[in-house]
Amino acid sequence: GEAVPAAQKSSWTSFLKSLAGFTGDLSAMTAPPFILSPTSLTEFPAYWCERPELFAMIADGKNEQQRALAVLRWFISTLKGQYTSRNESMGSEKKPLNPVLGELFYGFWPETKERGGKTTLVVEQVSHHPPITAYRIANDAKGIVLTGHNAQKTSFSAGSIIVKQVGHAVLTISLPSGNQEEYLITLPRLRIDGLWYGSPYIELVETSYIQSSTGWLSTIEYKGKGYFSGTSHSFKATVTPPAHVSQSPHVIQGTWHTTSTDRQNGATFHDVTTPKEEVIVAPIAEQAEWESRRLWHGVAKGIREGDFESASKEKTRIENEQRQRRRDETAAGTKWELKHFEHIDNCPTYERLGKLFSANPPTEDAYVYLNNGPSV
Ligand code: 0T9
Repeated sequence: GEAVPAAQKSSWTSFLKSLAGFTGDLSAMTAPPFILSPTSLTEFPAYWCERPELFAMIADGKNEQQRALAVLRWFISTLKGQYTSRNESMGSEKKPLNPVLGELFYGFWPETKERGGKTTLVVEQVSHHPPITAYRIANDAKGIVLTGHNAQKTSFSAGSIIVKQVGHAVLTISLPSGNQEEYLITLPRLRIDGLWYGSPYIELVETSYIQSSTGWLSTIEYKGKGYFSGTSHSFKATVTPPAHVSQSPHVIQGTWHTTSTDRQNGATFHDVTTPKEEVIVAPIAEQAEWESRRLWHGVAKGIREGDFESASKEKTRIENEQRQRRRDETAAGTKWELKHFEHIDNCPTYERLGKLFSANPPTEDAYVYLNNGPSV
C-alpha cells in the first residue's frame, strides 16, 4: 500500500488478512496507528445537521410535497459530511475511536434569523458491544426533531469492507396546525474501498428510503464508479406521491458530494459545494467526565501528535476501567442505566411507515428520548 508508512506495512497487511472472512464488530479490532482517528463515533450524529438552515427549512414547506422534497434535500446534503469528511480532514477514511457505554456528546448550532432558534444535539452510546449510538437533534422554534440510532454489521468481500447499517432515524415536524408529520429514514449500505493502498474511502451502494406519514416516499439509489453513470458518489432519487395524488414522480439525479438536479424543471436540487457549519461543543475543561472529548482527550492527543505509546496507554486505561465497571455491576447485580434514552423492542413509527414500502426487516427496535438533555 502506497499510503502506508514503511514501518507499518507488515502490521497493515496482517490487519487486512484478519479482515478476510471476518463478520462482526470491526470497531473492536486493533489497527495500525496510521489509520487511527482521534474522533469517537459518538460525534458522528452531528453530521446530520451541519447545514442547519436546510434542517430548519423543512418546516417552511407549504404542503406535503414541498416538505417531502425539503426532507430529501436536507438528507442528501448530509451525505458529503457523513461519508467523505474524514478524507477531507485526514486524507482518508480512518478508524474512529470505539465509544464506551454511556459516553455522551452534546453540542448546538446557534440561533439565526432564518433558523428561528438554536438547534441542539444530544448523543449517548447506548451499547458497547455491539456499538450502538443513539441521538436526538431538535430545532424547537421550527418544531423539527430527528431521533435515531446507529449500529453496523460488517463483512469483507472482494477486498472491500461491506457495512450494513442497522438502525433508522425518525424526523418529526410539528406543524402550526397542531398536526404532526413523521418521516422514517433508512440508512444506505457502505462499501469501503482503497484498503490495499492504505487509503480507504467510502462508496454508498444499494437503496435507502424516506417514507413520510403523508404517503410521499423517496427512494434513493446509490451508485459508484463503473455503474450507470460511471461517476463516484452518484445517486438517483425518485419522489413518489401517495396513491390519492395523481402527479408524476420527481426524479433527482446527481452526485451527493457536489450537486444534483430535478429532472422535472432542470433546477439545482441540492448543492453542498459551499462551506458547512460544525457543531459547537463546550471546552474540554467544562465537560463532564463522560463527555466524549474529555473522556478520550489523552488518546486523541497521542494520536494527533504521533505519540502512539501514550495513546495506547491511555486507551488501555479506559478499557480496563470499563471492564472493572462491568465486573462491579455483575457482582452487585445491577445494570448500567441509560441517561437520555429508553430502549424499546419495536419502534411504532418504523412498523407503521415501514409497511408502506415493505421495509426489511418489518420491525426494528428504537431508543426513545427522555427529554432530559442539558439546557444549552
Ligand atoms: C454513522 C458513518 C458510520 C456511522 C461509520 C464503518 C465505520 C463505522 C461507522 C456508518 C454515521 O452516520 C456515518 C460513517 C463512517 C462509518 C465508519 C467508516 C469506517 O471505516 C468504520 C469502521 C468500523 C472501521 O473503522 C473499519 C476499519 C478501518 C481500518 C477502515 C478505515
